[in-house]
Amino acid sequence: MTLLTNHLPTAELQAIDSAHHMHPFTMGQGLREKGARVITSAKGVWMRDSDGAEILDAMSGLWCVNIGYGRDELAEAAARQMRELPYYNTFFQTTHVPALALAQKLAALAPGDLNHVFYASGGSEANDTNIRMVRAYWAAKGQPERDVIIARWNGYHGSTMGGASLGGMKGMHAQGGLPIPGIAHIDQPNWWAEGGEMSPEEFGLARAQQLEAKIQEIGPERVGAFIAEPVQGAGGVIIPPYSYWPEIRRICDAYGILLILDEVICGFGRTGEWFGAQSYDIAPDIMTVAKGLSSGYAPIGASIVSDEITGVLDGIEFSHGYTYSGHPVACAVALENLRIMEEESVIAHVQNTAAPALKEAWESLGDHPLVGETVIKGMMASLALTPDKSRRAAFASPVGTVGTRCRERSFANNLIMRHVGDRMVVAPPLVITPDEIEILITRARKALDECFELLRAEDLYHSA
Ligand code: PXG
Repeated sequence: MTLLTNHLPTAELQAIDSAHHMHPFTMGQGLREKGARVITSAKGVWMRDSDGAEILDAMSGLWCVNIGYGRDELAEAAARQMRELPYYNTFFQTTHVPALALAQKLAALAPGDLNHVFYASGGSEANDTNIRMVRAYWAAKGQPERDVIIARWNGYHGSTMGGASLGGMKGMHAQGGLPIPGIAHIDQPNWWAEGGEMSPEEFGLARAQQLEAKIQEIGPERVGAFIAEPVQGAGGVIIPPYSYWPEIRRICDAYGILLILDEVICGFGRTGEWFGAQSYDIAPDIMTVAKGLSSGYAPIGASIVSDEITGVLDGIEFSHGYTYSGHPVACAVALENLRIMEEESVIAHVQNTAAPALKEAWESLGDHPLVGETVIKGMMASLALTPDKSRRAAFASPVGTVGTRCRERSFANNLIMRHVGDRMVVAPPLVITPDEIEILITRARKALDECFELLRAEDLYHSA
């Protein structure tokens, strides 16, 4: 058996990591000095590190471990599938049972006429599929000039060339010459930071109408699709005002533009329904899914596609696919994950127990002197750190200075709560209990208190 090195002292593990492992979105030098935290095992919402600390993971890994850690059934499903058929591809007019069974299941769960599944290994790959699929669709319909896809600033759609181009993270665009041609961006519906004097509803409408303005600027005959997350996740859990989505759907209909909903975070119960599409009553033409599809136990993503698009693509060969499109082990794990979600009524637990408890607890943080708005949709929540709630003020320090301190205090209190700029974010496993939510909030409040003290000690408690 391969030797795993869990038994080594933490410092040795960190030294090996530092010597050989390149981390995503990380400044190597800073990490090298500090040493990475080594996670060794996990169960439910709890993780353990190599020093034995018990950490409450309020981020579900990276927004993905929806059913919680340590479910043997998923390990069994993977082992069973590996023994029976560890790999085969779905090219060359071939299929296998895990791929077709999961496609059938996803078609049944997905709203409307989204009845067809194109597999990938994660969300970025699935979004790359979407770019090529949308362009192939319009070309097959005799409108190849409809190659522009509109997306949003501060949206996140992955880290591949296509995914990062769709995303609206300027820091990512700055590395590697992005975005690729044919991608345009409009502003996000972030009322707290950008809403000015408008009411949230007026602002939501105004931000949706930017889509119409952008279509007219580019030329309606050039625009193929609009892509967005129902609720922006990596952008800081930005929950759109209720006026936003109906107006977006109206505009897409008016111009005959495809709507791609990126459900990589929102899908599989995160917003309180199976999909964000259902939480906001939006009918998409394509949905991107990943993460919660397998609760992160195996890498898998997919594009779930409408009858109309599939019907058109049936007339051409869509020259696209990955070695691991429909990987049998990942499909088997996803199927088992969905079985557990259904049989254990995980979404009902969210609706009736976890989301109401988290909402009450999260909103109670609103009385803290550092906290501006607290927002929550289902099991994804954020709060704005501010030096002055009444003005929705930003800090004078560079964005993220305060958020980083708050995250550090959170980690020091064995709570995984993230920061995005100066917003704090949680998205715990959907199976979290009310008692665990209480621990989460006690630790979050302690982190806020300690952060507040730090800001005063460092003279950072000032508005811009
Ligand atoms: N779409 C959305 C909405 C996502 O959140 C992706 C696509 C890409 O999926 P893959 O599986 O290729 O990573 C994501 C991923 C963060 C963070 O810091 C968020 C993601 C990934 C890594 C970090 O919040 N989301």
